[in-house]
Amino acid sequence: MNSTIVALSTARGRSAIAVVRMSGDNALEIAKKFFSPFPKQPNLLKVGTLRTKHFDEHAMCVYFCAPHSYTGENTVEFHCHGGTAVSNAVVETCLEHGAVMAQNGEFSKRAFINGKQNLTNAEGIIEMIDAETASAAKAGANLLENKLGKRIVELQDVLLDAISASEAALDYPEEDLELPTAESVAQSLQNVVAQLDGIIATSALGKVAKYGIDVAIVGAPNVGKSSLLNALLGQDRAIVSGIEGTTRDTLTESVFYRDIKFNFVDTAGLRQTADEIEAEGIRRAKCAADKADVVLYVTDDPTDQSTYQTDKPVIKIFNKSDLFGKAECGKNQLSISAKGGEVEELKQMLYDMFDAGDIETSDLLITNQRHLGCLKQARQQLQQVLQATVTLDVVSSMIRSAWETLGEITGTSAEEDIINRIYSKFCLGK
Ligand SMILES: Nc1nc2c(ncn2[C@@H]2O[C@H](COP(=O)(O)OP(=O)(O)OP(=O)(O)O)[C@@H](O)[C@H]2O)c(=O)[nH]1
Ligand SMILES: [Mg+2]
Repeated sequence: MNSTIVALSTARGRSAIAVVRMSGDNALEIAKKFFSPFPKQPNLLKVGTLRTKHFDEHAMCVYFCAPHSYTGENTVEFHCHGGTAVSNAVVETCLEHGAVMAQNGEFSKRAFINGKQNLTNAEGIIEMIDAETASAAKAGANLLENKLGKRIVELQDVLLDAISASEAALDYPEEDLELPTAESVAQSLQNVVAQLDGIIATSALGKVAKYGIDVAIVGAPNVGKSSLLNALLGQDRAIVSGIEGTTRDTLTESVFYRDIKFNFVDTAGLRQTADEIEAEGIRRAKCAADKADVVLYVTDDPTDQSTYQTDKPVIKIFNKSDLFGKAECGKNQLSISAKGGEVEELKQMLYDMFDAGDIETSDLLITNQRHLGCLKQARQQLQQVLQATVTLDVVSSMIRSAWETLGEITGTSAEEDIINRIYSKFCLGK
């Protein structure tokens, strides 16, 4: 018999209602000891009295019978009044009658063990809980719906065919079996590699959906970098002054534009300096540009021809157009007045530069580093098979390794520690 776990499943703190969930073989027996009248049927929420040590709580109770519950076990939920004291008392009552406190993610881990979800489903739930934008939540929902899992299983099936073909040729060399040729096996492996490439390529957009776009604002002192940050944020965040070298530390602030998170970093003006603190600021400015996805290189001279040297995409901003007139702009250049708040066009340019509009229409986005790692590794393993001149038995074991790597994504071949790591990221009660 397994233990019966309990936890508060809704957020801690002041709220209208709170849900306490209990799951395990004894969940129903435990609940009957202090909730009455206990619902006569599963899946129906019933009003009743929940007797705690301190007070009687007017609450609602619903139970689900194994395997028809989230965890696949017998589960009872109490919908009680919100707030810390009530939910604590309800959890305490469950513990007093034989339940044990759940670990982070233990409900979901049990769901995985009972075959109710695979690892990507679980990761989808985490991504949905953590999502800050609708696009990030959608990427999580797609994982939860098993869109990636289904693609992986399809690819694994192709690999399994290739494995069985090479193994049959090994085991029954004399038999006149209708076996696929080496060319056709290679062809199907090529096809899997191409499909993996397609999935891997979505990770760039996946990163945009999940983390947003990191934008560093750099340029000489006094050109209006901090003014630009403030205009982009729509708030007076950074100190602006006519004195050169006002900004020293990097300053990061995020703003949402069309459901994409932009993380802007204002930096110290770039120049030669003997001032130790300013020099450190300039070092940090360059660092921020190195880490960013795109650099805004600001100047206040409409005839300025200089460029910022980096392998990142750069948008050149000719600022103070109200003062110096509009500059002639080429590709990835804009002439604006930060002081006048002219930043809409810049936001749209950033948005378009990263194809953020495609997020809405894309069905599958890789947003998870673990998945990306497995996909890349499987791709590499298959590439090795295609380049190798080895015997059939070696080929078959190499394809098997790629098959297992793909299985790590959904959890069919995941190691215990990977599983534990994933579920420990859940909040308590999930
Ligand atoms: N007329 C006009 N003045 C601007 C504009 N943008 C910034 N300024 C002025 O330029 C001066 C410098 O602005 P900041 O935003 O502090 O410049 P910065 O690049 O952050 O300067 P440092 O932090 O010293 O590197 C301030 O007096 C701003 O008011 C603009 O679009 N038009
Ligand atoms: Mg500044």
